[in-house]
Amino acid sequence: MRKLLLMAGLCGTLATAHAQEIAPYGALPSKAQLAWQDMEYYMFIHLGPNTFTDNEWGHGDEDPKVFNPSRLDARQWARTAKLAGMKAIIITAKHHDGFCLWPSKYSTHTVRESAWKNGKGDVLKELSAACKEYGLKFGVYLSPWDRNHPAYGTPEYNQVFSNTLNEVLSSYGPVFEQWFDGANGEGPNGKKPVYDWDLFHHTVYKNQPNAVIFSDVGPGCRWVGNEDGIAGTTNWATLNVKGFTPGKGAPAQSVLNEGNMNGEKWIPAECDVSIRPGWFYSPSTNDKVKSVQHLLDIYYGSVGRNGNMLLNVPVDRRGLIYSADSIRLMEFKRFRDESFKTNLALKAKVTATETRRNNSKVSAANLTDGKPGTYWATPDGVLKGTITLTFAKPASFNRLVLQEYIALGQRVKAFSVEILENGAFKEIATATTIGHKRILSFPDVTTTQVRINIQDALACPVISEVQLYKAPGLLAVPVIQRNKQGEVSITCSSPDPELHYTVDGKEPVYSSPKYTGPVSLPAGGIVKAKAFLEKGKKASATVTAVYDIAPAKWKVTFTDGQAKGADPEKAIDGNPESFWASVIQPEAAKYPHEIQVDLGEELTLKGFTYTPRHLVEKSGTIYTYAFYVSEDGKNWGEPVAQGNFANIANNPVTQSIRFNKAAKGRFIRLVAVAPANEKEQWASVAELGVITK
Ligand code: FUL
Ligand code: CA
Repeated sequence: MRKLLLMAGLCGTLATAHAQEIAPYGALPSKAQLAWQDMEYYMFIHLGPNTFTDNEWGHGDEDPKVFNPSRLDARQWARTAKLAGMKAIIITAKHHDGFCLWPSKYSTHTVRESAWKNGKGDVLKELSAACKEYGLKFGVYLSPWDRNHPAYGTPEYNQVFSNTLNEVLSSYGPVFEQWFDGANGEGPNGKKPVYDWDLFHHTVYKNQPNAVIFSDVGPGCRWVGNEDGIAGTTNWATLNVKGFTPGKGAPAQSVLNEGNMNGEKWIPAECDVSIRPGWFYSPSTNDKVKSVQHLLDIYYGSVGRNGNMLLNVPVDRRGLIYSADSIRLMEFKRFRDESFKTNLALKAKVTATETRRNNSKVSAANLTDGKPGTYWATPDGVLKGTITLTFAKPASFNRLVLQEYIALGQRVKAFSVEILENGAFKEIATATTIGHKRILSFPDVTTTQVRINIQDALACPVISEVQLYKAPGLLAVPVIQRNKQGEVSITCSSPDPELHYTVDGKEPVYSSPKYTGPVSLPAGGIVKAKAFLEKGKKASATVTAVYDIAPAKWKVTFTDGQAKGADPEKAIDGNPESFWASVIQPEAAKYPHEIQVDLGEELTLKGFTYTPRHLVEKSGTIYTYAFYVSEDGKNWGEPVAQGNFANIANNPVTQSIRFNKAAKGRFIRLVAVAPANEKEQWASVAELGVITK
């Protein structure tokens, strides 16, 4: 202890010759990481052969000629990102299919071999120039997993990948972030290598000393543990990394989601998420662009919880950002601007208890000066303190923004918020960590005094900003559901909206049919709905649901088991929240598993859909499948489709699989061949559907 005090004293003396200097605590951010945390929100772009083949994970054997955007314009992407308020763009320079968006010397599967610009194009060159023009930073995703490169799986591959990295990182100017995917699957030769991460990191830093390296475990920033873009309500920027590697060797997803208190290294969370259900463009998701409400939830769950938000906007087959996505980005920007326009804390008088003395840098007034570089702090060893904001006239607000001065480490463990109401203080919120930024949302309150009680911290709290805002309300997007019988219902969580809908694919307007009760749609179709207020003056975003034939006449004829409460009929009840799971005794469970269904009539099937259990919890997700169609439910013949549900482990959304050729029959059978998570040897199905259209 004495030694520590001596050291802290010494550091203080060296820095400003002042006894009350604040000693840094724990793992600290580098300069590059500090700048990175300030970026908060930036764009991800997935583009490649998958864009043209409607795949999430290409196999690497695609004809490179399929990559042929008709009017690729990287300036349009950069302009969109800039107008959306984003600070950078990270692009999939090389995804798992190995296809390089630049003419790499180390591959024969690149834009050079594609039809685009007669093989003379270079997406990285165009994008890096566009980013420069629009004042955006530029980053690259390079997947070590390469399903095309013949050397993959051999010891030579690490050097090939390092050369590839070196080529990219030395050719296109500054790169702020290097994104490494953790996936390590098989190559074209069926083999998996052991990645040489030290070599890869060395290659990055040699070329780009200021780059922040992303992977499951950093070293620059870490995966948040899901592809929903949501960090834990507790989120430490510090992580224990000893003994861990990216991919299968990474810490549990729950640990990545929250970080480790007192973790060894500063490795903050980056929350990656796509604006659509998948990472790559597909015409089938043009009407599934996330709503402003959903994007706001992600913003509060990422930037508002000490993480950065990396929002994927897939470029379409023309090589442009599709209109629905860019319109949504602008709506989201407008709503954020509106929400954080007026910082009401600027009008308040700020006082604090326990303020550190004899340090001219520390002052309660710094909390509301709008400068993240100035702060308030308590004395050494004092782990609590109360900040009070007093208004001359009552103020109304519903958002609180707090920031720690993280250059000295992340410290706060618990805090509460109180307001003065009828002469007494009333608690309106409690929370744990702050870090770079914490945003709390609560219902509107009106008061003359707010108290923020820092209740516990790892070392004396050092807080740089307190802000209060009144965000406008947002008309909730309606929810469309269809039951087993094929009756469609439309609901909305906002009070008293008028709901209007269409079933002809047209955009609903105020004069479209008004929703008064369930609409029968057993044969399927497109339902679009919108909520209105004030006789149509205010409108929500449109929500679209596309249905095939309803499972009204269907019955499950066979499964190889059933978990308690997971009745097989729940796989065909139209409700994605209920599910069938195959297991009775988890110890005895082992793949494969299966479910057979009688459709009640003969149908011509063009494909099937599988919705994994994902809403409350994901568990029993199927990865490898075989699907059969039969006339009599006894003779199944060969599977009409088989393969893997790409990326389903991390992004468990509905999978639509089209058959190579239509199949006639009355019975269907899904065989779960291998699980997404080897520890879960049971299969679950939230919904099974057919494609007849
Ligand atoms: C994952 C990949 O497997 C997905 O395809 C996507 O690129 C996502 C951002 O990372 O690990
Ligand atoms: Ca169900």
